[in-house]
Amino acid sequence: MGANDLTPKFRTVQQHILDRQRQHHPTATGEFSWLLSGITLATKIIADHVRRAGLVDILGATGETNVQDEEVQKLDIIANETIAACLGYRDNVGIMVSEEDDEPRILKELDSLARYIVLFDPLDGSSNIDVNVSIGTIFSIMQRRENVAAGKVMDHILQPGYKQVAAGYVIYSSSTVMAYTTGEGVHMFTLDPSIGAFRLNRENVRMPKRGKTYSINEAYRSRFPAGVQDYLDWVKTEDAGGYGLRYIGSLVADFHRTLLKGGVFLYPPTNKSPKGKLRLLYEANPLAFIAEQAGGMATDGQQRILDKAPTALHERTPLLIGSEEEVKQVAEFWQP
Ligand code: AHM
Ligand code: MG
Repeated sequence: MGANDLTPKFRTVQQHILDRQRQHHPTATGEFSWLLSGITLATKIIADHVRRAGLVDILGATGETNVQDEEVQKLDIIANETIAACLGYRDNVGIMVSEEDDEPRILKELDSLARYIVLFDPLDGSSNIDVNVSIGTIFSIMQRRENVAAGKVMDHILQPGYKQVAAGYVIYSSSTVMAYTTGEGVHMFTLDPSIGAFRLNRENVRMPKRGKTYSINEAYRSRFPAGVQDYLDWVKTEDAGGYGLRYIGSLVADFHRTLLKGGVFLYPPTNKSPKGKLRLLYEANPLAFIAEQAGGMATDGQQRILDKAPTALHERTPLLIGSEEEVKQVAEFWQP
C-alpha cells in the first residue's frame, strides 16, 4: 500500500470554496470564503445545540412573539445570536437581517470594506423543534449597492434576489447537511462530527426535471386560489400518474427533499394571507437561487421569485418551487 492510498481523500467546505475561487476568480482575496466560514462555524454550533436540546433546558417557547407575531422558541434565539456573534467578527459583513430581529443590525455602516449583507432565517421550521423533526438555517448574501446616500440602509437591503452573490441552507436532521451556491452550481456537504468539518458529498447537484411528490399544507385548501384547488384535484387523478404527498412543515426539509428527489413545493396565498406565509428575503430568495442553480424553478405563481423587487424587510411571498416540469404544470392550473 503506497502513501497515496493512505492519504485521506475528502474536501471540506472551506477547501471547496477556496478551490472554486482559484478556478473561477483567480484574483479573489479570500474574504468571501472568510465570511462563509463564519456561517459554517455558526451552523456547527447550532447543530450541537439542536442535538442536545432535550438534555439541557433549551426546548420550548420563550413566551415572546417576534415581529411576525410568531411564538419565539428558545432555540430561535440561540441560533440567531450564534449567527450574529460569528458574523460580527467578520470585517466584511456590514449589515445583518434576521427573521428574528425587527430591524436590520448595522455592524459597520461607514466602513467601505464591509460590503456584504447577510440575510438569514436562523432556525426555520422552529415549531418542529420540540418534536424532533428536521429544522434548518437559510442564508442569503448580497453586496451593498454603490452610490447610496449615507444612512439609507434599506436601499442596500431591498434588492431583488437575482443580485444575491451566494445562498445556502443547513438542515439539522439524521445528519447535518449544508448546500450552497455562489452562482456556479449547487454543492452539498455533510458535517462529520468526528472532525467538526463539513465534507463534500455532492458537487453540482441537479434537481430532477420531474418528480412524483407534491408538498403543500392541504388543510388550507379551501382558502387557496381556485387554480391551486384545481391542481390539487388533478394531482390525485389516474391521469396524473400517481403522485405522493409529502409535507414536513419545515421549509428547509421539504425543499431539501424536492431538490434531491424532484417534485414541487407550494405555499400559495390564502384568503387570510394574500401574500402567503414565507418571507421573500431570507426564505424564498435563497432557495429560489439554489433551485435555479440546480436546474429547477421558483415563482410566486406569476413572477420569477428572483425578479421580485422587495419593498419591506419581512415581506412575505407565495412560493411555488421545485422541478422545472412540475412548476410549469402547477402554473398551467394556477393562472392569475
Ligand atoms: P418559521 O420560519 O417561523 O419556522 O416558519 C416557516 C415555516 C416553514 O418552514 C414551513 O414551510 C411553513 O412555516 C409551514 O407553515 P404551515 O404550518 O402554515 O404549513
Ligand atoms: Mg422560516
